Amino acid sequence: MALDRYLKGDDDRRVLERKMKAEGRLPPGQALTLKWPVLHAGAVPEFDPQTWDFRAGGLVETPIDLSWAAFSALPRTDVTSDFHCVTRWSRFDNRWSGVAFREILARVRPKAEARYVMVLGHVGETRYGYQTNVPLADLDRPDVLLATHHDGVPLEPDHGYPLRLVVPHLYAWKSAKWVRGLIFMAEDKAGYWEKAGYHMYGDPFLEQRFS
Ligand SMILES: Nc1nc2c(c(=O)[nH]1)N[C@H]1C(S)=C(S)[C@@H](COP(=O)(O)O)O[C@H]1N2
Ligand SMILES: [Mo]
Repeated sequence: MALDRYLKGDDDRRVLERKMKAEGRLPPGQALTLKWPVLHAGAVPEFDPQTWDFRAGGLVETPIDLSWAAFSALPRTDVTSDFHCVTRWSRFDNRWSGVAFREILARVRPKAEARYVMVLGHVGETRYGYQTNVPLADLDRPDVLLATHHDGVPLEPDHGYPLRLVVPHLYAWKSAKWVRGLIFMAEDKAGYWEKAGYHMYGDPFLEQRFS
């Protein structure tokens, strides 16, 4: 019966939530979700593999502009990680696959002055309409991924197809969907939600929700 399933589902959810809390994996003020909510500004963009590109520039030795074919030829890796949205849901053990952020760093070679990155993604058809700032050190980690797949299948359009950033240790607004570029910067600068009052860093375990 539908109602039984619903109750059983909620029971599973609570059991898992207690487990994650006991293991120190549930940040304060968060609830575990077994579903995967969708959250973004604007419409879901169209993907055209002929015109799509991924650019990285600013304070780097070698700016890049990769076509979809070139991006797809980069070495791939898998990462299992947790995902914490500032609207108070957390989704655990997501199996992402894609290109390690460090593959990009190895190609662009950030200059010594580069300390922050503005990550650029779509708002609707505007390819750099979404921006979010992350310290370079927080992207230079083995679990930071430019993901094409989740739990073994290509990302749904709603979740960022064809490519999204995943920064597991910061609130999920830093994990830009439909990502198209990076600007390496010397100073920190507020992005889309940060300008609206979201925290410049966004550590979920410190509840850095708003500035
Ligand atoms: N391009 C873009 N990426 C974005 C957003 C957005 O509005 N635009 N929202 C962020 C927020 S607030 C969250 S919680 C996550 C949600 O990812 P999901 O919809 O796959 O759960 O995407 C992030 N990435
Ligand atoms: Mo979010």
